Order: sequence, then structure tokens, then C-alpha cells
Amino acid sequence: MDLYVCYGTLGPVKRHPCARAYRALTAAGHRPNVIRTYGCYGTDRFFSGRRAIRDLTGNYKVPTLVLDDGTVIDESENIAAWAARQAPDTPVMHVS
Ligand SMILES: N[C@@H](CCC(=O)N[C@@H](CS)C(=O)NCC(=O)O)C(=O)O
Repeated sequence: MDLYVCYGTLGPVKRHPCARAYRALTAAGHRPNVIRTYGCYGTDRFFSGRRAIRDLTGNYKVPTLVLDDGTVIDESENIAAWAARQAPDTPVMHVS
């Protein structure tokens, strides 16, 4: 899966949406490819990565998660919710 972010994933999760999405994914055991799109501060349209995000979501904002099957999940809260639901390391218990 590809996680499109601004300049990175650092900073406090309460204030940085890209950090929020990344930490939620990794905390749940996902290992996304992190793709930097740069931009921000009114310059998004000048960056090809941001234009690609606009084509996917209709807006320039990141984080945006693209799953291996092409599903697009926009908004850090939606990504965090998906991560919590889809933890890859959840053991499956068989009871017979
Ligand atoms: N509500 C969004 C906010 C996302 C957001 O503001 N992202 C910043 C980067 S950390 C951004 O893309 N800013 C560019 C802009 O506002 O045009 C979310 O939680 O995902």
C-alpha cells in the first residue's frame, strides 16, 4: 500500500495529519510505502505528487492511502479507522 504524505511523517499526531495516518497504520502492523508529495502553504498545485492526489481524490490534501487493489482512502481519520479494522497481524483462532 502507498501512503502519500506532505514532507514526512514526523511530529505530534494531534497536529500533523500525515503523522496521524502513518502511526495508525504502523501501530496496527501495516508497512506502507511512504511517498512524499511536498507542497503545502498554498503551493500544492506546483507539485506533481499533489496534482496526482487531486486526480485521485478531488482535493490536494494528504495523507491519502492507496491500497494494493487501488482503493483510495482519504483523510487521516478515515485511514486510522481503516488501519484499526484491517490489522494484518491479527491472529485467526480456529475452534473445533
Ligand atoms: N482533514 C485532513 C487535513 C489534511 C491536511 O491538512 N494535510 C496537509 C498536510 S499535513 C495538507 O495537505 N495541506 C495542504 C493544503 O491544505 O492545501 C486530514 O486529517 O487528513
